[in-house]
Amino acid sequence: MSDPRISALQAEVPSLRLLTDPADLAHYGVDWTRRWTPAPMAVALPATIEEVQATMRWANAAGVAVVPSGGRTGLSGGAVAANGELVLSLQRMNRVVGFEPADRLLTVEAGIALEAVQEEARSHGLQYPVDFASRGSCSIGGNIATNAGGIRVVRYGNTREWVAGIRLVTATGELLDLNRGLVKNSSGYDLRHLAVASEGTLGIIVEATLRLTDPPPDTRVMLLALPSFEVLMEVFQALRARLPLEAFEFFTDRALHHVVAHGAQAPFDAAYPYYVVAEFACEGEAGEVQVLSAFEYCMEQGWVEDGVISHGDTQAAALWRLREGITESLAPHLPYKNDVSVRVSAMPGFLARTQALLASEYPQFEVVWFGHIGDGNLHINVLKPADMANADFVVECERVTRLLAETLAEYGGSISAEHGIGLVKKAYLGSTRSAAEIAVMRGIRRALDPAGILNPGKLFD
Ligand code: 2HG
Ligand code: ZN
Repeated sequence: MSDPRISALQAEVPSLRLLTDPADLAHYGVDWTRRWTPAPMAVALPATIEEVQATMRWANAAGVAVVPSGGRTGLSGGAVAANGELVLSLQRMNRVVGFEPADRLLTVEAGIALEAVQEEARSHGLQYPVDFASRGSCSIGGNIATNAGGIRVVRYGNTREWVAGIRLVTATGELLDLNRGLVKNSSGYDLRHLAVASEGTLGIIVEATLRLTDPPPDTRVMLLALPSFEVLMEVFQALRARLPLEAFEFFTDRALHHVVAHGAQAPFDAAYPYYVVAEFACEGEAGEVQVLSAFEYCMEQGWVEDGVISHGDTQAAALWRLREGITESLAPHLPYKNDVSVRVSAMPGFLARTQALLASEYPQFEVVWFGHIGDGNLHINVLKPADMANADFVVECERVTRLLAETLAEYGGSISAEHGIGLVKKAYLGSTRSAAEIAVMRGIRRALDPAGILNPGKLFD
């Protein structure tokens, strides 16, 4: 503990667990981007809200930057600590605080994993419906701080929809109890929603009260092979009109190639340009009939090259693996990630423009497309050639991201659909938010964090 600030913090908050071991600093200083070299001053692991408050009071007075930290599964550098910051990890604050059946509200500490929230909801005969592949490692605080989306948004919406209350510790150590689980509360600015997607710049989310809903219905999963993106959009409209959709996801042949190379089972003998994984409620015989008739309708239109409908959980899980395993299968190729959105109606035009742009600008790179078509959200992963230095690769990708951001601005889209802006996309925030909007955001930031110690450099400078 050579840094005198660390001993000062320990003296101020004697019960606070602090880590300074280089291996710990390296572990807690990065997220899944792995682009920055971690260099935090120390890692604080508070166990109580009081410890978080005391830590923030000290940091505010000492002018020490604080990086709030959850599961660090983020893809935008939002939890990176590369400049001597204090990492404030919510990892030990991972308890269920309470469940109120009459309200269907579950209150949890921010460090709890998404999967543990889902399991807790199930144990009460209910469902917390936000879901995505990193469920086992990401934390609910991080989900809220990025308004995480995932694979069921088309049916249930983003994290924001499920947050009924937030307890937020401000930069000066104040505890704000926002909305307290109320359904109706027309009493002025809803500060709870400011904390959602704030990326740790407005306060430390220490506790959340989450809405739960009816348990999920029995479902079937369908995998379809399709010839073109135009057909994919037709299939989306047709299935949405005919079936109670729970999810509608797509990926390309390159994505399938990587996920199969990574151990998943190839679904068909031949390869096709596009694939859809759709999940829908299917209860009883009437449900079966509805599913088959929707499938036959798509076949009759000549849209479907090949297809399979799951029978049983094992097959459903195998089909989902083809979509959910993509990120992990691409990780060894150090992908540069884009996470963009436009309105669903603008998808075909935007995709055609973007495909042409990337084909002309990136002829030398492999580009893997997948994502949440039902939400107008595309993930475009550009893979680093093995013989190229990462820094050169990033420079080249950033050049094209500028062009992509221009196209997005024309379509009224967003440079970050669900991963957040963080460090990765902050140079492009202006493609999605007007200068006046960003000025308001800065003003809000100053009001809540006058000394600018909360996750500085993330979202905007
Ligand atoms: C997903 O939808 C995640 O699988 C990750 O948002 C996307 O790896 C990505 O680019
Ligand atoms: Zn996604």
